[in-house]
Amino acid sequence: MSGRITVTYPFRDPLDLPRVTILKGPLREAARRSAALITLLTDRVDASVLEAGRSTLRIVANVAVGVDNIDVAAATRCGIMVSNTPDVLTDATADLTWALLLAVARKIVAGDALVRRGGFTRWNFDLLRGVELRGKTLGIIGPGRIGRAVGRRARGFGMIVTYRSRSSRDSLRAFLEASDFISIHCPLTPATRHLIGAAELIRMKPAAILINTARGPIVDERALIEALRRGRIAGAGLDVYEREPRVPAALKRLKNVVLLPHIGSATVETRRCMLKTAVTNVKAALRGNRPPNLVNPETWRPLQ
Ligand code: 8YV
Repeated sequence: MSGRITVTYPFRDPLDLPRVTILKGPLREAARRSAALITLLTDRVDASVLEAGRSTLRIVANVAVGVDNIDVAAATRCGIMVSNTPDVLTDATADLTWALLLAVARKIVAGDALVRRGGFTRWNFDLLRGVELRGKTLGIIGPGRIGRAVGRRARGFGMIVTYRSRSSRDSLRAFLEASDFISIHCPLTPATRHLIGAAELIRMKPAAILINTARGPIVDERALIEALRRGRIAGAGLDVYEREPRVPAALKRLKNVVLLPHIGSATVETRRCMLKTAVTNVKAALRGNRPPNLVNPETWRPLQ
């Protein structure tokens, strides 16, 4: 295994790799001088970075399952491999989706705030009434690994689960009309950007709750704020935003939303496994083997 490996973040866990450099300065310069880059979703690996690495860089190993921060087409053009970290974060992300769903349905955050500000002065029969899950329909957009893990958990709550891939917008609207809870689990691509906009939100039940732990731009945030403000849907649980880390003030003012700072896969165990997966991909690439989580298989060729 030869060549410099650059990581864009000073990871806490040991990396088990030789010659690791922590990024200082522009990513483009690192790409020019490295055989491998280990990146995060906050690193924009665009065509200019990849062009700069054309003669040195063999792999960009993203420590995430989503690769929307990387111009994969440009990487393929430059013959640079891209890898991700699927599977290891499925359960953590599905669990967090449920934490959000339950928090919105049962007003957990409002209850906690009320107790802390001394508002629990006597028991009240009508206090913080939420909605029941049993018998309700959970519509899952994106029947991939995470979507199906969310669906499996729904069985324990006695919910009816339906799945939708990102097919035609017309059939998506019919699906939305029938769902009490909608949870998004598709990747962000040009086809899924603003998949949920004003026209889709209007089709949802007024009692519907929308959960997004996938990527912010899949939902038109402005339309969502409007729908929540006007009571067109009942609530939302969000872990992701259109322009992270910016969260619109209008969204923060709303009482019927629960907001998290993109922590879907943030468990000690999963973070370790994500890093280990990225390292495995880098090692394979630099040894001339095929990385197990190669996103653009067209680029793979054994080292001469
Ligand atoms: C990560 C994620 O927290 O894997 C993804 O696509 O969004 C999250 O699991 C994040 O990407 C870390 O870089």
